[in-house]
Amino acid sequence: AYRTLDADGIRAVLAAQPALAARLGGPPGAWRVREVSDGNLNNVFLIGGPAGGVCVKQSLPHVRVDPDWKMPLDRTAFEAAYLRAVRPHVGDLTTDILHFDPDLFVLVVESLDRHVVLRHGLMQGGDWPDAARAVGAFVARACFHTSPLALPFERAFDLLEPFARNHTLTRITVDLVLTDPYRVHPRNHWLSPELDPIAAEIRADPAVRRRVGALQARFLTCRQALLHGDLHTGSVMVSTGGNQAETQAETRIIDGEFALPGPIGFDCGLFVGNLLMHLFARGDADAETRILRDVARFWTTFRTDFTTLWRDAIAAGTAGDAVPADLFGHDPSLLRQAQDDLLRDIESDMVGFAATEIIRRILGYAHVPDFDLAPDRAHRAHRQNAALRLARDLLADPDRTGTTDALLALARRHAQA
Ligand code: SR1
Ligand code: MG
Repeated sequence: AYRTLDADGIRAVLAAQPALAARLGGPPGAWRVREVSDGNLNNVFLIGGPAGGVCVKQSLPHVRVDPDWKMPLDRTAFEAAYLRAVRPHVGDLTTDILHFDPDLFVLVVESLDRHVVLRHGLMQGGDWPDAARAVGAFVARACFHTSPLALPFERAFDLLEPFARNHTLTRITVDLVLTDPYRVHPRNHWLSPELDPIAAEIRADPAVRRRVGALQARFLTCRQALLHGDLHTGSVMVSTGGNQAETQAETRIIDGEFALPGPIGFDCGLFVGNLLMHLFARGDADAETRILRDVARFWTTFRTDFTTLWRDAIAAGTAGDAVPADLFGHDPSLLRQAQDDLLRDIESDMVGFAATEIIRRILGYAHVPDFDLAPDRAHRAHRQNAALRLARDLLADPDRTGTTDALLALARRHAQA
């Protein structure tokens, strides 16, 4: 039966699993249990024993940060299923799943105690030059291998179908990310009245509304692959390992509870949107250089890895039904055109979803802490205003802004305004 676990409850659950108890070592009484809950939804604990550590995540029957907002428990089951689906393809770019308890909705994964959350690391002034590349590689592999580009459509549909039932968290995304910020709603809130004009402008602009409508439709009707679904900089862990610039620094993508079938550009856009918010939150030339470098690295890596996986699958005769080898495989220039067409759609989706992510994280329910870096309220409002203007421009003119190059140029201009 479900109950919310405290430290002793967690020790008992772990002690009942011989493999986990052996991993921790020593008697359960010697295990240190530390709560590290940071996200909006779940309880998270790190448990350390004489031999090693594990991480325990438990769903609550409500939103963690709002006990009045009741919620079913199944989100850790979706996260476990997501890990099982993508881990064979992404390896150590995510965590190993060690145990899932379907009654307690407890998920046990490797402990990442040498790592920090990328968002927090960036806020402390760290630089992980390879992290954006790693996230690009992760999205390329996780999405390619769960799509009908890599699989016969029957297998792809069977794989995706259970995630189409991730109704609770998909509803959160539909409402909080793609709808609320464009209407007057009690869940919306923002820092100060200085943002009232831009908030009203975004709500009223017909070009913005048209583009957001198109993105909502993409999100719900374009089931290209299995998405992570919440790929912000808080869902990425980077190793500290002493020297942050070491080439061996590890990047792990965590928190796949929002997994759903959807357009690949959604995962890309959430990551890029959160990188861009960090740039605006800092507002200095050094951050501009590093963050725009990371956006470019993310996209270049994603694009290169995705097209390589696709081309290699065709060459090996293992490609799925969405790339009929007879149609493209024997004509390299046709294949290149087909790849360019799909990648253009993903890139344009990425830019659009990055913009909606910026808007919802400043005007919607769930904000990001990056803007707390500003020295005072006036600076914070100024920087948020600039980020919102970028997002508005990206949404209002998708034909001119739907590429990474255009996004980088526009972000530079708005950041310097
Ligand atoms: C009520 S949940 C709010 C947000 O937190 C999660 O991390 C997702 O980003 C969601 O939109
Ligand atoms: Mg999360």
